[in-house]
Amino acid sequence: SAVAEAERTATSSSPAPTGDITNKLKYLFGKEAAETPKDAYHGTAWSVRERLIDSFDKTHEHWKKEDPKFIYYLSAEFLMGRSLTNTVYNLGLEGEYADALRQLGYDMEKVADAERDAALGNGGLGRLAACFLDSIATLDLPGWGYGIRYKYGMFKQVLKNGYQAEQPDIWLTSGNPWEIRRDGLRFEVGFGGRVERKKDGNKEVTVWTPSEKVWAQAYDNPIPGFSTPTTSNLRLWDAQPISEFDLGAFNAGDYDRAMLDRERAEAISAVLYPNDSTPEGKELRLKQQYFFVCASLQDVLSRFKATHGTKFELLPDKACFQLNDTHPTIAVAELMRLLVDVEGLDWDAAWTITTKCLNYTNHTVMPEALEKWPVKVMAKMLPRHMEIIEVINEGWTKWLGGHLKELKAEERAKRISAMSIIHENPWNKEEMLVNMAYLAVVGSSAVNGVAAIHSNIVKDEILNDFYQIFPSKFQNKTNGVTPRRWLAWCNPELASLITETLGSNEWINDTEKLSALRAHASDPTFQKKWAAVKHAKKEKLAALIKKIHGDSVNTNALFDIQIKRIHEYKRQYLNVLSIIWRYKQLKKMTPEQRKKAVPRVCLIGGKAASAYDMAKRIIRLVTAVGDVINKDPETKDLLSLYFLPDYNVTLAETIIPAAELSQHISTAGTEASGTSNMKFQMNGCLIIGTWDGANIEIAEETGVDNVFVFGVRADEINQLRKERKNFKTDPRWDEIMKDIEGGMFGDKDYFKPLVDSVNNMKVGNDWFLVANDFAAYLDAQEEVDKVYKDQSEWLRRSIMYTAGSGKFSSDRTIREYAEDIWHVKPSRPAA
Ligand code: 26M
Repeated sequence: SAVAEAERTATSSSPAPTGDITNKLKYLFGKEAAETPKDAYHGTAWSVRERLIDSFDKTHEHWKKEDPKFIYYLSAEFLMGRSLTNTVYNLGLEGEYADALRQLGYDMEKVADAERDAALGNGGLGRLAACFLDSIATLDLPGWGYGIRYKYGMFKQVLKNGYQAEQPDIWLTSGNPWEIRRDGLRFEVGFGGRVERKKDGNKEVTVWTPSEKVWAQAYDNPIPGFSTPTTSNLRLWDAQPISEFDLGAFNAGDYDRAMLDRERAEAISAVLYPNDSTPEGKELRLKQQYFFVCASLQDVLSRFKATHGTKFELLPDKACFQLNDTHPTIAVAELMRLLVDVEGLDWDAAWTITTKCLNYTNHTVMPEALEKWPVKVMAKMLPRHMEIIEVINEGWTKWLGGHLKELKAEERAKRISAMSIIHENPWNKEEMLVNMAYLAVVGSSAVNGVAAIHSNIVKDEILNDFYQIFPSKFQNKTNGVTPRRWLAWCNPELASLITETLGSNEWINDTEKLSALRAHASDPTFQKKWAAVKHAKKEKLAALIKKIHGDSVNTNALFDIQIKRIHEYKRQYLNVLSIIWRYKQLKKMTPEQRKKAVPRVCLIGGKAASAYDMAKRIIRLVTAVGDVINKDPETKDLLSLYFLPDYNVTLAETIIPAAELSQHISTAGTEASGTSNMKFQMNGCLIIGTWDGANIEIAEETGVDNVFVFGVRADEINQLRKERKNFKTDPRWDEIMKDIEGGMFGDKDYFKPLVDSVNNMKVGNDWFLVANDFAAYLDAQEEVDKVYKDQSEWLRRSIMYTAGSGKFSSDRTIREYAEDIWHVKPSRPAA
C-alpha cells in the first residue's frame, strides 16, 4: 500500500523500488514505462543491482580490514543460471520488489522469466561451482570464484525434425546487470615466444618474452549470501587486445590485417567448449585455461603484495586455490613462474608455497576424460611453463626413486615411469604428453573425489600409485547443492508447507532440520497437502509441455524424468528401451487390463556435445519413439514420451519440483556423483538408480528400501566387461533390437550404429553394459508401478526423500572443504 511504501522509504536509505525501477528504465533504456515483462525485468534488475553493490562493498571493506585467509575457486565453468529471483530472495527484498512490480502491473514470476540464463558451463561440474559460491557467501567464508567471461555460453539446443541442432548462445546482447566491469583492472597474459637466461648482478634469472600478449579485463559478479550481509564475488576475465588495432597496417589501407590481433585476442574468451567429460585437445582450450589462471594468480598476488609486501612465506596463510578438475592445473607451473622468475624466490621455497596453496578435485573416472596435453603444444604456447613442468618432473621422479629405494631396480623403474608427469602417448609412441591430473596431484596438498564411492575409485584405481605414496593427501567431499535455489526458491509451495510444518524456516540454512519431516511421513492429512503441492507443480510443467509440443499430457500420470547431459555412460538408451517395452506391453493388453496400468509421462532432456555422434543418435531415438507412441490413440493417455529441448538451469527449476520419479541409471562406477539426484530428492521425487555416485549416500539417508535400486555393482564391472562376448541377452531385448533395426521408429539406417554399439561385438562390445542391466531395470520399473498404485506408500516415500536430504546441502560440503582442506574461517560484516 502507499502508506507502507511511504513508511518504508522513510526508514531506508535505498530508493523506493517503484520509482527506482521506472527511473532505471528511463535513464538506462530511454523508456517512459515498462511496456513488456522484459522492460520490467531490465528496470528491476538494474535497481536490485545497486542493493547488491552496497552489500558487496560493505563485505569487502570488512574483509580488507580483517585480512582473513581467502579461498579462490578456480573453475573454467560457472553455470549460474538466472540471477534476479535468487538475488532478491537472498537479500530478503522479495516483498519490496514484488509490491513495486504489482504497482506497475507486473507479476514477479513473469518478470523473472524475461531473464536469460548465464550458461557459462556444461553440466554438473559448472553447476556445482555455482552452488559452491552460494554456500561460500551464505556461510560468510572469505572466498571468490575465478573464471572466464565467455561471450558465448553453452549452445542453445533446438530440434530439427527430431535431430539436435546447435545455435549460438548470444547472452550478452541486452547488457548484463549482474556484472561490474572494473575499469583499469586488467593484467597482461602472454603466449609463445622464447625463454632466455640473463645475469642480474651475480644471479642468473630467467626471462620469458612472449610473442603474443593480451589483456585480461576483470568483470565482477556479486554473489549474495542468504540471510547474511555477506556478498561475495565471482571474478570473470574477458580477453582484450593490447592495442586497439595495428595502426601501421590501418594507415597502409590493410583494414583486414589491422583487425587480426583483436580477433585473435577476443577468440580466447569467445566460446565455452561444449564438451562434458571428454576433453578436446584443442590449442585454444589450453589458451583459455592459461589465460584465466594467469590473470587470477596475478590478481591475488598483487593484492597480497599490497598488504604483505614480499613476505611470500605468508601466502599459504592468506590464500588457497581449489582446482575444479584439471582444467586450471597449469596454475602449478604458473605460481612457480610468478614466484621464481618474477618475484625472485628460490625454487625450493617457491615449491613449498605452491604445494601448500593448491588443492585438486577430481570429477571423473573415465580414463579418456583425464586431460593430457602434447609436450609439443605446450612447449610452443607456454615455453617457460613446459620447462618448469620438466624441472618439477625431474625433482618428483628423483624423489620417488629415493622413496622407493627398497624396491628392486626393475620394479622401481616401472613404478617411476608409470607416475611420471610427462609420459609417452600410449597410442602414439612418437608423442610425449603432460598428464595434468598427475601434475595436479604432485602440486597439491589435498586431492578429493566428489562422492564416497568415487573417492574410493580415485584411491584404488585411477590414482592408486599416488595414493600409495601420499595416502593422507586423498579425501572425500561428497557434493551438495544449494537448498535456496533448488528447494526454497524453485518450489515456494513446498517450502511453505515445510516451514509451516516445522514451525520455522531455519531448515533453509540448516537442512538437517528437514529430518523432522519423518514424523509426518505417514500422516494422511500431511500427505494430502504434500500431494497437492506436487500436483500443482505437475500442472505447471504440463503447461510448459503444451507450450513446447502442443500436446496436453495426463497430469494424473506418473511423471518420470531423466534430465542430464546425453552420454553413453548415463544410459538414456536403457531408459528408451524400457519405454519401448512398456509400449509393446500396453499394445498387447485388453481394454480391461489397460485400466489397471499405471499411466506415465516420460520426459528426457539434455544436450549432446556437438561432436558426440552416438549421443546425437540417442536423442533422435528418443524423439522417434515419442513420435510413434504419442500419436497412438490407444495408448497415449497411458504412455507418452517427450524430449525437452534446450535443457538448462532454468528449465530444471520447473521440471524438478514436478518430478515424481527420476532416473540416475549410469553404469555402476562411472558417474562420479551426480548432483541432480540431490535436487530431485529435496523436492520429494523418488529415485530409480544404480548403486553409483551419490545415489548410494542418498539411498542411505532416505532408507535403501525407499529407493528403486537395480543392476550390477561397480566391483563386478571389470569382470562383466571381459565376459560380455558370452553374455546371453534377454529375449525381450532381442525383440526390441529387431524392432528398431526393422524400422518400427523409422530412420533405421541412422539407428544401426546405435544397435550395433550394444550388440555387435566387433563394433561396440556394449562397454556400458546396457544389456547386462536391462532385465533388472525392467523389474525395478515394475516395482515402481506397484508402489505408485499405493499412493499413500508413494507419498510416504516422497516425504522421506525430502526428510533425508539434509546431508546434500552444499553448505555441508563447503563446511567440510573449509575445515579439512582450506582452513578458512567465517568473517561476517556488520549488518
Ligand atoms: C575438458 C576439456 C575440454 C573441454 C571440456 C572439458 C570438460 C568440461 C566439463 C570436461 C569435463 C567436464 O565436466 C565433467 C563433469 O561435469 N563431471 C561431473 O561433475 C559433477 C560434479 O562433481 C558430478 O556430479 C558428475 O557425476 C560428473 O560427471
